[in-house]
Amino acid sequence: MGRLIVVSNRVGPLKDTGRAGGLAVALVDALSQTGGIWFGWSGDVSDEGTFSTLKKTRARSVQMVQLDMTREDYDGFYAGYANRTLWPVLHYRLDLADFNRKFERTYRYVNERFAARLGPLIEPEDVIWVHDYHFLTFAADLRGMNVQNPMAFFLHIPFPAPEILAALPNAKSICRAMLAYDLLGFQTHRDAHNFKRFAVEEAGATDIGDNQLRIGGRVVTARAYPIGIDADAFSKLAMSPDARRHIARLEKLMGGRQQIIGVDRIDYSKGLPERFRAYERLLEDYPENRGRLSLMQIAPPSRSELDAYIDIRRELELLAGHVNGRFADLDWTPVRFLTKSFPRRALAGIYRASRVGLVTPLRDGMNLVAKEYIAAQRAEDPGVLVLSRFAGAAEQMPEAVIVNPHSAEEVAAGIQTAITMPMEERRDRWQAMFNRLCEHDAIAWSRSIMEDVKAISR
Ligand code: ADQ
Repeated sequence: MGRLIVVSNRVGPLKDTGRAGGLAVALVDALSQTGGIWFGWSGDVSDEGTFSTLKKTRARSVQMVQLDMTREDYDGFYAGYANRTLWPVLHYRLDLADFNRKFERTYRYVNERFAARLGPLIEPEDVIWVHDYHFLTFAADLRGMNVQNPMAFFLHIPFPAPEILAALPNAKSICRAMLAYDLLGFQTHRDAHNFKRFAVEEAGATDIGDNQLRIGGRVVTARAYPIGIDADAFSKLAMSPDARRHIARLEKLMGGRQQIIGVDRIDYSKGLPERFRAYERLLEDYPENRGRLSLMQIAPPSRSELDAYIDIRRELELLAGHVNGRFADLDWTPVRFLTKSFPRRALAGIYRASRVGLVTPLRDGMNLVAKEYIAAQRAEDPGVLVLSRFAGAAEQMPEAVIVNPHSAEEVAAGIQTAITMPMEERRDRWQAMFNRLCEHDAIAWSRSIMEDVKAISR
């Protein structure tokens, strides 16, 4: 195999800056195996846009190559089609989707432009690995330029049931464009199954078994590759001096109370208002918990230029205020709502100091917080994960307390189960999940995709 070319909307970091997650670590690992290029948007908006001079940075055998977008590209491609159309539809939220024709046009145009700029950098032996919903049509553009190299794609977010996707205008044509990849990776078996169903029922592909589809004389592989985290490194982070400092601060603050932790970008897919209501229900239905535990929700804002994201932040502030107003006492704050981001070391310590990890998205491709929470626990006295059945992680973590995030009663009962769980049961459940996390970590994930795409290139 020649070099690897990774394509994703945001590029890097190539070096660990304390904020790089498992994904960046896995991609840098994959890139450094063969050397290669990490290609994507610079994060800058300029008048030249995709015609701007390429920005290049090199660290050993890996080069980052980035280009700008114009304001119009950004609005239509990123803030528009990617985040106002595809993100809600792929998370089953047709009610929030904005089907604006101009968004789709700009999305296709930006994909074409990125392909046109990458084209000249591709060498005959290179393998190309493209990430996420920003680049569904990218391979089709490269094929249109007669690029024959093997191309893999990984979707980090859910692929919805065909009954939902059918509402997206031109969904068939988007799906056909996706079939220009040789290998399509999804987070779960359900997502891969949904894709295959749509490709067969709507886009003219034939399911030939063994995770393969036939389309126009070509064979395309579509299967699940659940993403992992850097489990071993993360569990060590949770024991670092920095993490210990955070644990000590929290323990002092809690004064023997138990902490429930939630960590999510502010996003309607994460089920945050539902989570706050479920916590209120816990204090109503199990009054013995009043004064004895508290919820810390860490939620840095994201995509704050989108109305849906501003609305949800306001709603959360109101809900946190409401629960605190209703239940707080002189020496007890039931909910702490922090909208800042933390370095990974600090986060690892915060997870470790928390008796319950509360991960209740309404839909989530995988959810890495669920995995990080488990990796950060003490083997001798581990906390309990309460996990939404609609997070991709639930397929791989059946030992968590699995709940339906739409039901406040069920989530409240799940938290109650978690805080009253006997030590031995906590240890057994934790050990099973931790072993699996170490075996299927981020590097194993990227290597298995690379192996499969290499097999195609032979
Ligand atoms: P996200 O939607 O961003 O990812 P998630 O998988 O939970 O969701 O990853 C979030 C990451 O950000 C975690 O590593 C977490 O530690 C970090 N993070 C969150 N809040 C933070 C804070 N306040 N401070 C510091 N770090 C914070 C998308 C998909 C997911 C999929 C991933 C990876 O939506 O379903 O799991 O990609 O494929």
